[in-house]
Amino acid sequence: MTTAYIALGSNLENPGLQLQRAVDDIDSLPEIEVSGCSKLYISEPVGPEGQPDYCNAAVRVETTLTPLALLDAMQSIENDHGRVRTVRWGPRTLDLDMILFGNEVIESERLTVPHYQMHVRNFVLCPLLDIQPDLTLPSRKPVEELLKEMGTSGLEVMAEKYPWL
Ligand code: ROI
Repeated sequence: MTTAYIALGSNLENPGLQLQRAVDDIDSLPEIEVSGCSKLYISEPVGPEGQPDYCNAAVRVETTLTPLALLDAMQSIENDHGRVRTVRWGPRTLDLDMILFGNEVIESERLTVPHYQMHVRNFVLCPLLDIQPDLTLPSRKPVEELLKEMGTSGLEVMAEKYPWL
């Protein structure tokens, strides 16, 4: 059994509901159990301007899957939510990013873990801290320290406790 963290994001087609449904979808998979869930946040878009604000959250999962099998499972849920990959950093109905997989450091063609930009994105760090205040990334500072350096500008709590809506 491995503990992994998934960041969720959406800015299309009722983003809050997309994320809530995604948590249910993740938890309904037989090899994955959701063991913690963050608050629900609304955040200013990072990337191209003119796209709607995002909803962001994170979950902790316990899983018997390998990293690539977990990635496949997350991509299949993204596809079920109508995710279409068009513009790089453009709007999306659902984004499920594997942030951490145990203490593993993975750099393969399909997967980079820890996620390569998590330490500069407050909409990822802040939800992670809700679940696990003492979380430290492999070979980096504690998440709490990273978030203190970065601040929480552009980030607002939309709902406190899952199920959020
Ligand atoms: N910006 C915000 N605020 N939240 C996201 O989840 C998010 N996801 C992305 C890009 C387009 C980089 N910007 C984002 O993939």
